[in-house]
Amino acid sequence: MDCVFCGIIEGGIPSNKVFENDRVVAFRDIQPAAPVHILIIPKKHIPTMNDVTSEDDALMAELFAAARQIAGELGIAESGYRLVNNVNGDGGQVVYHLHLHLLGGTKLKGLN
Ligand code: IU
Repeated sequence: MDCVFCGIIEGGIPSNKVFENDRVVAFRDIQPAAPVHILIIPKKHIPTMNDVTSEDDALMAELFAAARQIAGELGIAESGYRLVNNVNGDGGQVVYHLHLHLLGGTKLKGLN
């Protein structure tokens, strides 16, 4: 499988990790769009949100739990942050391994 995020999980591709457990990894985005820009990913290779099933319910909850924990640790929980999941072409997805973008550390512009 030719997946850059699987390479990061396996360690063959270097990354700046901020969180890891048996099921979830989080690391700094190489092209940050905000002062804090973390990608939170499941170790299980799931291409997009469209591929998530009810079997992944606990895993999805873990992604959000990791986001809450990381936001707290990085000091942006109170000031605020944004969680983004891009899906397929119109959503702007580039890497086809499910990921949440955790963005913060500044006043983010509105979506519209
Ligand atoms: P997207 O939601 O698939 O568009 O986001 C992919 C993100 O992955 C994007 O912000 C890239 O900067 C980021 N990224 C990375 O952090 N490390 C990599 O090796 C690659 C992409 I390729």
